[in-house]
Amino acid sequence: MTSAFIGIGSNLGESRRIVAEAVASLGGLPQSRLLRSSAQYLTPPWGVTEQPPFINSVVEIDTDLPPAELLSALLALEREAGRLRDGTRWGPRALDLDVLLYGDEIICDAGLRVPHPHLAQRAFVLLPLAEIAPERSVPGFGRVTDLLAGVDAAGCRRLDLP
Ligand code: PH2
Ligand code: MG
Ligand code: MG
Repeated sequence: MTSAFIGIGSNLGESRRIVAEAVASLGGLPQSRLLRSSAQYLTPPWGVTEQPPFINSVVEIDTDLPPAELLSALLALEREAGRLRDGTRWGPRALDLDVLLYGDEIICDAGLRVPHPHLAQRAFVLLPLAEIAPERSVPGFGRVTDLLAGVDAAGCRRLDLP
């Protein structure tokens, strides 16, 4: 089994419910089991700032799915949650599921780059990731807590359980 970290984001619809359901769905993926999940965080939009704030979370799963199969399972869950892809980069979405880490692998394929290319710049990823795996090292980037120290997480708020 390989330990993989998945980033979850939503800023359209009932985001808190969508993210909670996504965590459950990730635990139900074939050949996989849920290891840990972070709290939900309310985070300011990064990249394209004229859009609603996001709910973000990170989970760790153990999986026997190869990276490409994991990715297609994630895309299927996004579609089930009502995500429409219109080609807009960084725009609002009902559900976004990103492979952040897949073991210690570095993957550079057309449809999949792991570690996630913007991971080290994003407080909305590093904050929930540091909650569940502070000592984890991100291949090519360094330790999660060190990366978190290098970003501005002031606008992000950890939410209590609903
Ligand atoms: N996802 C993006 C672009 N910007 N900002 C926040 N706060 N959270 C996200 O999940 C997010 C984002 C593209 O995937
Ligand atoms: Mg994303
Ligand atoms: Mg994505």
